[in-house]
Amino acid sequence: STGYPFQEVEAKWQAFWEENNTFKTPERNPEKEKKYVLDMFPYPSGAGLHVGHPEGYTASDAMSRYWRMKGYDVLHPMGWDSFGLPAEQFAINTGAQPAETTAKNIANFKRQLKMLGFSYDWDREIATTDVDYVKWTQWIFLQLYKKGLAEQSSVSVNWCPALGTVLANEEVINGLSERGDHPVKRLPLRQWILKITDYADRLEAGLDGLDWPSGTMTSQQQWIGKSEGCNADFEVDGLDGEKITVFTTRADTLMGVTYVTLAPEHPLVSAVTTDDQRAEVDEYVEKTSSRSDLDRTSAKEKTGVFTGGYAIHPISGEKVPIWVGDYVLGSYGTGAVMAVPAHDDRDFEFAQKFGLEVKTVVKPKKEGTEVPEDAAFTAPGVAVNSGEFDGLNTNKAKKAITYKLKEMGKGGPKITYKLRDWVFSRQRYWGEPIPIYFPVDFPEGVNPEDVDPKDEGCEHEIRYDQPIPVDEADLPLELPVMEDFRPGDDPAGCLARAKDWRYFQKDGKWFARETNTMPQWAGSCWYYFRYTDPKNSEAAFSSKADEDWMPVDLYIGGAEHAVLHLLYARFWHQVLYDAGVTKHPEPFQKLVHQGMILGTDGEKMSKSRGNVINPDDVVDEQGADALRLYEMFMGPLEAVKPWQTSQVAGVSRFQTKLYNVVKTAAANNVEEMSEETTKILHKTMKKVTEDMENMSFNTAISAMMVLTNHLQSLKENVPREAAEKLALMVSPIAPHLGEECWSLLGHDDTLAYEPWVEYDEELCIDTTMKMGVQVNGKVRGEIEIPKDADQEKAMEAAMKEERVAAQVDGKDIKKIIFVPGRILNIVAK
Ligand code: ANZ
Repeated sequence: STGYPFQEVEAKWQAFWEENNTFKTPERNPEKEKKYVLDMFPYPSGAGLHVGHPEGYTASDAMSRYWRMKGYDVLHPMGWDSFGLPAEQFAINTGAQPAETTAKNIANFKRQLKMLGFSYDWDREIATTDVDYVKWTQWIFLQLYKKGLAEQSSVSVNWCPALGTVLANEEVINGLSERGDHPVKRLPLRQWILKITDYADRLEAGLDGLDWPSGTMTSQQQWIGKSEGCNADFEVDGLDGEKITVFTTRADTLMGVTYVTLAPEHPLVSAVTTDDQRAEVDEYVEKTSSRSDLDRTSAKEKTGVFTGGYAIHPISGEKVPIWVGDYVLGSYGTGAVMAVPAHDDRDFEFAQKFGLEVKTVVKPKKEGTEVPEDAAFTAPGVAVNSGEFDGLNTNKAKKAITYKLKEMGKGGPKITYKLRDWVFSRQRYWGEPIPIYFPVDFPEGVNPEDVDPKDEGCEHEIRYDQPIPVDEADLPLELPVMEDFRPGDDPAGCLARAKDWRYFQKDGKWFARETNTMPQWAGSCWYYFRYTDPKNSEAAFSSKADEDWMPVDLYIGGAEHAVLHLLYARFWHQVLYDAGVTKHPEPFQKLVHQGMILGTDGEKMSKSRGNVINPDDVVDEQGADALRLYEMFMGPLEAVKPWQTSQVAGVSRFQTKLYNVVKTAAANNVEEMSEETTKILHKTMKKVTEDMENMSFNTAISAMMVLTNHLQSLKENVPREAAEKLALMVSPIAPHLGEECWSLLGHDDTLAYEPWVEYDEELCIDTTMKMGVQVNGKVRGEIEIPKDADQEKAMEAAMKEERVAAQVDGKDIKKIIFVPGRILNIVAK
């Protein structure tokens, strides 16, 4: 046997595919079905590809190649998520312009992806930073704006001084930025927000019918946080017409309310506070204003203060004290709760601390069990001390009390969501400019013709309350080139320093552009659409392209995007659906997350641990197919698994063996195939086909290894047909090897569009079976016999088994128990 010249072979086939445009996306053939196979596109970071990238990319490539061979029209594109903090930080660190470093990083990523032989249609390559692309991202923003889904708001935001930007709630973990672990403060700032909450219900409902990992579905559901309950109105004693509305999921406990708690930012706090209590309340509100929601909800000790005011219970008419406490969040529900310390843990703690009344209104269903004294009883039960509702079980009481409130005009059923609106502006340079501008006002008597707001000291006011959308015909609005684009402490963002860009005159009037940019998520919200029609200059994509290719049939990427990217993208998609731009209600039909590849030490790969495997090195030493085969062989695609360099050598040997087996077949041209080989071949074709359908690549490779070993055992008599099928089967995962083998067997075109192998079910049926053999009740061996073998045949085979024969040797066989198809037991004394 000879070595496999992977370097030559891989270079040759990559050149062939490129020259022949092998993977150009076909014009859709209405007679055929289509598959749109999408990878989560990478951030072209300065570090280049790591071995985690090729895992998902090989899986999607294998499926694309498999589906082409199965006769589908396939769209399999690639591009770059090239805006955003990492790209900008890299430019800052290297003292270059982001546009330059981004271009360089893209070139390097592209070289690496090409070196791995992925069957992308590179004519459809896009980068989110391309002006052609930015134009349409801005266009979509304008559609959101025109529908009232993008608006300005002074919101308490997560301001990260170290990064010089505002972060989305999703980007803050335990009070630190998701990227870089920098401290994050809460501040009120003018921001652009996207009203994703308007779509909460749709985003929840749309999950139904998607073929997604259940964990990801659950994460999205929890993030949306649909909560079904009831609103109840408490009038404020002494304040005519003012009422505190609370949201509760336990309307059944209404008769157990002993106080009401407002969030410190609730608009009625000041009005309900008495003069006696004002100083204390003001101090408390001030002190809690800088705490994040997470701090507030996870605090060990409850804090709060009495306002001096009272609320009137909507049913009993009793007066209950109004407190302020920061365990109540201003941004959830109505920012106020009816406190039921007997049945809610947080209310119980709060009541214990401040000596407030506890009133039991739910008892356990089981006779004789009492509610605990030292804790809240939170389980369902039966209503007590609740007047007309006594005796109702929790569910019935919820309904009855909710209905009663509704009847009284003091509340009723209510659905609340945890989802918050999406803070969409960033103060950084490397993002899409938001296509909005504002009029500029000057002091009374100043003629705008005579002044220039760019001048130092020129007094003027930007009228943020009068936003004007950029004319669609004027898109794209490009970023200005800036020498110094580092973030600063001006919350208007670093673009505020690009004065020539920011201020402009039209019809004798001055205007100022919005200086916030879009977050990195913007570009990844719709890139899958653009791939369907990447060069369109009239529209983001045509309706024909949408009809031809959408939705994405298979989307592969990391589980870290379970909530953020996948929720934002679904939101934009649903907005575009409502606008009639797409006919498909959801973008990603099937979603698969590849499992993380860990270092050999079982730890996450990282520079600081020094356990990073560089795909360039692996390809240099073993070849692209070896890397592809290995990453698919490591284990199930979704599993987390450690890198094992020795196993790369193992698949590399398989590769060489397969190559030599095919070479032998090509040289000897053996037509004949034994019954045994025929059966093994058909069983392998069946197994590999089923495994490809299930994306179970590791077991497909195992099956091909078994077949290859069998063919190798035939020495010079490798049947040509078996070699051909093997070349076809291996090609989705190891395409260079597949092509080379195909060509060795005398074909002079690519196998990329050869029909996938077909097997004969009849030939896959096992006619023999394995059976355990016991001697005196202990298993001593295993025999392989025809399924319909009788006792005599089974005994004959058993006596050929050394260990069985040894146990019986010199003894008398007293009894043979033979259960056909199950077991052979020999009793010997
Ligand atoms: C009275 C009550 C009695 C409650 C009881 C629970 C148990 P989810 O499921 O998360 O929606 N709540 C409402 N708004 C709040 C806010 N802004 N900040 C903090 N807590 C708030 O939870 C809804 C429950 O959380 C509501 O039901 C309310 O407390 C509280 F035995 O009302 B409950």
